[in-house]
Amino acid sequence: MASLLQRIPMPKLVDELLQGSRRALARVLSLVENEVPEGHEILAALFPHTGKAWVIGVTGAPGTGKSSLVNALAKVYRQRGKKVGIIAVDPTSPFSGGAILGDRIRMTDLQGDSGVFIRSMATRGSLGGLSRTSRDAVRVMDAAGFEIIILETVGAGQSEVDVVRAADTTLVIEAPGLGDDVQAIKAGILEIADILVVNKSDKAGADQTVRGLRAMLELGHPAAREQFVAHHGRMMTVQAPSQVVGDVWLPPVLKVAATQHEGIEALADKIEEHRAHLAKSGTGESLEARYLEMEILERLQTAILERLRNTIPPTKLEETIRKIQSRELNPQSAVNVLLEEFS
Ligand SMILES: Nc1nc2c(ncn2[C@@H]2O[C@H](COP(=O)(O)OP(=O)(O)O)[C@@H](O)[C@H]2O)c(=O)[nH]1
Ligand SMILES: [Mg+2]
Repeated sequence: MASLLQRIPMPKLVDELLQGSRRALARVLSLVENEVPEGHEILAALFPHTGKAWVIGVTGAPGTGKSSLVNALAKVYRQRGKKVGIIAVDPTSPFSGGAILGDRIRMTDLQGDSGVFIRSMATRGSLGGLSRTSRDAVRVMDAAGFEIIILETVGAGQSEVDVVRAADTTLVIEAPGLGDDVQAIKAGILEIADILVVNKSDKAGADQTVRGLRAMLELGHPAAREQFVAHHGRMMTVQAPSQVVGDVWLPPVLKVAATQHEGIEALADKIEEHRAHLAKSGTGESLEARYLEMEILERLQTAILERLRNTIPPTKLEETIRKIQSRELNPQSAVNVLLEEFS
């Protein structure tokens, strides 16, 4: 890291990034990813320049075609004159290994285009760290003038949910023939979807997957449940590709074929529709406020824990553990004692 900083002084690095230097962008992303103090300073300098990009989260099981879809979607946005930043996050791997290598191959179409910047990130330490650094990477690209930022993340469960919290519009990708669809889409994942995308529609079984997802949406989505209540307590089916009920956006199900570049224009249009909905209803702003609250609490938690750890001498911790092992003390009382000493 030191060598990176020696080559370009920090204020210059910030200026260069703001002026669109790819070299500066790459360096800042490295600093941010490594969570070095210089990275925090640069982020602070860049923050006033953020908040302009539209962030699209792309998530779903491995092999559903996320990277292929990101490639196709980025091309559409390029045709529409937008600069596109791509961050591929792999919470399942501590290495920039297989999945990310695959991403690169899937995105070769975009190579050599100065309006596109691709960055891969893998788990360095904790998953919490990854959601934090990917959010920061989004901000860096935002400040660098990328108008559309696509955040691809693989995996399932909480890690994925945490990462896509940085997104304004979240796409959940499904594909036919990957086993039981109802199993593949977990309730938590369904709830984070703004748009459900059935990819590989050139393959058999796509319509069945679409029907399965629509059925799940009707039953399970909180927005859909609200809609049932709103209509005389009578069950209504969600048949239109998308419906807005009051301020509630019901996630549409779209069929695409990423490698065939089919349905991608319509997908980009739908993303814009969602963007317009968030702006018009004001939900975008309240959503951002909620995510910022979560982010601040998370950062606070990390900071307080770190401070606390620094005040507890290692011998004290060892002694406490011994006392718990010998049943003189229980874990919660031990925590209370440590907290009392801290404050
Ligand atoms: N037939 C078909 N194959 C696709 C489509 N999209 C992606 N694939 C293939 O599915 C495999 C996994 O794609 P990839 O984009 O790496 O998926 P990811 O793991 O979700 O990022 C690759 O072999 C792709 O060529 C599609 O629309 N139709
Ligand atoms: Mg991928």
